[in-house]
Amino acid sequence: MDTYFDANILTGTGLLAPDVNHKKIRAFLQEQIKPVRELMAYYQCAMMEVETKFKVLSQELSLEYDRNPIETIKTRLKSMDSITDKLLDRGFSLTLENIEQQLNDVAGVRVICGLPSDIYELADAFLRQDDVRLIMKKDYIATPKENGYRSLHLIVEIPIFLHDEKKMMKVEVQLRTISMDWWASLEHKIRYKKDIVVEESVANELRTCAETAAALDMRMEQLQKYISAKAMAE
Ligand code: 0O2
Repeated sequence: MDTYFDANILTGTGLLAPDVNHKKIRAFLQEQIKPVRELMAYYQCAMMEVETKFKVLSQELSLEYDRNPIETIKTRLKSMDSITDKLLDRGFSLTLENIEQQLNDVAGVRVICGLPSDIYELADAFLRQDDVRLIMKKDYIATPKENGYRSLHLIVEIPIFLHDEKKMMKVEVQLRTISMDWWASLEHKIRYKKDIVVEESVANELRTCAETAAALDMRMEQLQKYISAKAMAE
């Protein structure tokens, strides 16, 4: 956090005078970053709310189907460095208003499912909840990105209840299968966001890996359907 404050911020406050003790400087800086800390805490709460909602759904659906549709839930709060980069790249200055209005993914929840159908079932159940407001849906499973990336993205707004107010916060939910997550995690490490141009053959190879993973997902889904139909019949 300290990196966002250079000594110039102290000019004019009198805090640069040699006789000012460290406690005063620290108190001043704490005061400056308090609103940012507060906002990040609100995002953290919203992220926890969404995580809990998926945990509840997982519990309920696993009782119904005798199989847990969720493998893992991961949460992440965007770092201040990433927030700053994203805002500046898009031509916005770093203000609290811009963080809230221009960024959809400060709070992120990633739900890793077993099968592709689990993704849509969970997303529908989540979006049916009356305190969840869908702002944007990006279905990169129905329409994968050019590089092969697949996931269902939901930008939602949910309320968090503070001691004296209700605040609506945005959360990005990414739903993927294990194989989509495996591909995206590796691609993220290998290539995503690296300012390098790779040969077309390399890009094609990455896309082919994504397609192979998607084909395996479909085969596993068919196997699961066949076996559960057989179990029902017996
Ligand atoms: P990071 O490092 O994962 O946080 P929007 O959020 O709607 O204003 P944006 O960010 O272009 O606009 O949305 P998009 O394309 O839906 O991407 C959001 C997030 O999805 C990314 O966040 C990644 O986490 C993931 N993602 C999207 N495309 C790719 C991809 O091609 N490969 C991989 N591995 N992940 C992808 P960030 O902030 O870009 O990155």
